[in-house]
Amino acid sequence: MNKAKIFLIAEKFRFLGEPISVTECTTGHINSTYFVDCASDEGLHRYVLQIVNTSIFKKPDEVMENIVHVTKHIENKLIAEGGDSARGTLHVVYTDAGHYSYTDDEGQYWRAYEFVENATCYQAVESEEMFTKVGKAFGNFQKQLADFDASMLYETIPNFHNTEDRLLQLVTAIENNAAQRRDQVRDEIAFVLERRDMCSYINERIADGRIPLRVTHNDTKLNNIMLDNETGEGICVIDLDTVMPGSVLADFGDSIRFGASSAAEDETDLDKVYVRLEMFDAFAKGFIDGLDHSLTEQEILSLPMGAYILTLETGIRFLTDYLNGDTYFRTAYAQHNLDRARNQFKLVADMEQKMDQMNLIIQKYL
Ligand code: GN1
Ligand code: MG
Repeated sequence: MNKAKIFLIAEKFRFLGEPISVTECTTGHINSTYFVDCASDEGLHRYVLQIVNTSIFKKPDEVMENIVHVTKHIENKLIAEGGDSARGTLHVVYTDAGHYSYTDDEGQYWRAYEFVENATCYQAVESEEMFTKVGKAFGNFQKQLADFDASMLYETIPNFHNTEDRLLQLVTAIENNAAQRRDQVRDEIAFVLERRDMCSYINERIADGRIPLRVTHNDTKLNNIMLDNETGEGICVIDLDTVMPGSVLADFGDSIRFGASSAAEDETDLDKVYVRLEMFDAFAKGFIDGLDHSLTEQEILSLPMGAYILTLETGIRFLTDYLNGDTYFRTAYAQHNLDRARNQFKLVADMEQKMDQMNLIIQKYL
């Protein structure tokens, strides 16, 4: 982290006061995130400053247009309902020049948000009660966007949750063998290929209308939500880069594969990695409630498969990146993506054993 540089960039934005300290947030896999504290006579003002990864988000202005529109829509909703419009959505901070981003002389694309005060972002679910609240907030986020005009949204990463396309990318990576790692991952490749027919599950249902397209978040990891420090409620959904039309199965599934897992996403002792059914239930309860019971019967019944497919898909993405030589996800060591892939595949295998139980749990919410 280059503190002097970050202070210089902070000066470009309409931050109140003068920057006095900066800390780096190291948990995201894609963008670079910094918390900048500024001081003025009125007190402390906190901001989030980010470098958008433009090798992944190739049209960052389109990402920002989406975010400006979506956050405005939610803010208006909160104002109309008498909700907490200051903390209930992200607020983009503009540059002195009145723009939503600043591109520096090295071509890095910076943006800023107000820091959500009195709230915490967690890396692991600590109780069923907490995960119900997370589910409720992610469900509510989709509800807030139910009347948002989806034609206003750019597709920031094409085919983002197109599992069949993710499989094709894996097949290409296997053929290219760019990092010369193919021989190490024969078992993992076989694991995926045995399940290749499953990859069309969501696409087929969207194509024939069984599952409707909605405006979805598409990256509903536990650490993409801020929980209020006093009440524990999910106060603000963050990381809006991939808000796009999608299926409810992806949002549900992505939360489950991360939060209902008994271990971290990169835990290497696979005996410790399994789906916690009580957490699956806790999240489902909150999520369906947050959506105000607006899901169709087909959607509800498909939620367990959504969890399964998203876990398989994420494993495929980690394995693909490992074969490509770690060009997408940030890694901390050479085998990191492989460890993540193995971890996801262990969850997939566990979900296969527990599918009947997950289905039983979901039937309660019909
Ligand atoms: C990335 O940026 P972050 O850490 O919130 C990724 C998600 C993956 C996740 C896996 C834009 O999310 O799709 O599920 O890592 N985001 C993007 O942990 O690819
Ligand atoms: Mg994130």
